[in-house]
Amino acid sequence: MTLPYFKNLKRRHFIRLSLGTLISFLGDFLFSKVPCLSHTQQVLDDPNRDFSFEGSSTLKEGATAKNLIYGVSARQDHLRSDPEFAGRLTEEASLLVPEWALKWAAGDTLLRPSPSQFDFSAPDFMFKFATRHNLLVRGHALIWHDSLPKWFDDFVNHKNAQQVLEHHINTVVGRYAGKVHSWDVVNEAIAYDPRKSWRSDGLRNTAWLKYLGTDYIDLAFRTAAAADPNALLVYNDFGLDYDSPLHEAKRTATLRLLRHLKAKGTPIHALGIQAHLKGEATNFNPRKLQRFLHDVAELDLKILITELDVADKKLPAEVEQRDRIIAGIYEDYLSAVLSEPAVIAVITWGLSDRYSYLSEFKPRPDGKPVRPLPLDTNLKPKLAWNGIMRAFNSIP
Ligand code: 9MR
Repeated sequence: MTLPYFKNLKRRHFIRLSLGTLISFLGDFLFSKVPCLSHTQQVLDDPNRDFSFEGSSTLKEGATAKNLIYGVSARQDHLRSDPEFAGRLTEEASLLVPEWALKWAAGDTLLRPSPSQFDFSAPDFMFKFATRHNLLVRGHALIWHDSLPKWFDDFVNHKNAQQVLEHHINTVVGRYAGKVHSWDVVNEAIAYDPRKSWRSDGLRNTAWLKYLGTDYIDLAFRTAAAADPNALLVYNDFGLDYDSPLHEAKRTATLRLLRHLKAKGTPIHALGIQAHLKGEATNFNPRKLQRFLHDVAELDLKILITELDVADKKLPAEVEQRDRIIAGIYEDYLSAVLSEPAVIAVITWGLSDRYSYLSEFKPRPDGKPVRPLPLDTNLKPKLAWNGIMRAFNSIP
């Protein structure tokens, strides 16, 4: 354990923590439905931790001062209906990731209504918004096993898979060529748990793999490179952050895939690390993560933190304590990551707690609103915002 709080714990603290844990779990069991990991809270929460900082007044400025890009993801419906939110986004960020608009299908948005059709109304709106406000755009995501339209499974087969992949990438990447900072060309191609994969390379069992074999990844990158020679082409995945056998296996499989692609001459330029962090996790090891980042950088690849947020589902209800823990995680994680010079961008998965996918995907059992992002629901900076800013400022 390398978290600073943990290092300083003495034996008697452990005894107190274990007793505290027992009492807390008994309490939870008897009186409440809320899982309350009190030992974790004590490890992660330092009521005296200093989150002050000096300098920039927006995350965009703080990042730019260190030659970094700070960006956020957002849904087109939120930008359309909430000008106050849209305004804050343009103040804080210099890059926008459409959270839905460039997926084949997400929410009620269908980029691919049928095998022969494209509906560009949502992404066109996002690109117009970005141009008007001088924002870079990241394209997310071209080839993914998720967020596919209903017709996909019935329509795609061995015979047409290559044509479907090329047609999609040529049409979408071609339409926005020259306007995209980076594309997530392939998303989440490695199994959730590569140790349990039926393949030695740990690749996820997707329709693309089934019909096209391992080379679908190379094909996707080559097609994207031809359609937009200026975009940075990214492989994006999750589960790379912690000191656990699961994440270690994911890092190993990822490095293996990246090495394989580089050896083949695939036009891949960067790794995207999603970094959906967990508020209650105590197994973050900066040195292990930095080692991994270094190994990636040695392949002549850039690194982007692409979907950063901190889930608070298992954190205490009390807002001040919850915010402190979350802010500490933002600062510790980013300080570790940003010591690697190959990291060029930090993107949070949303900007304000007003709109986080976690409200739906990981709601709190006590029903209280989640607080995983830099701004609160009133669009005011929280301690998490300070934590990010402090990490930016700590870059030499
Ligand atoms: O935040 C996104 C949510 O609104 C969508 O319903 C979901 C399915 O398209 O995708 C969420 O974003 C995911 C991202 O595209 C890829 N990495 C994991 C993200 C959270 O699930």
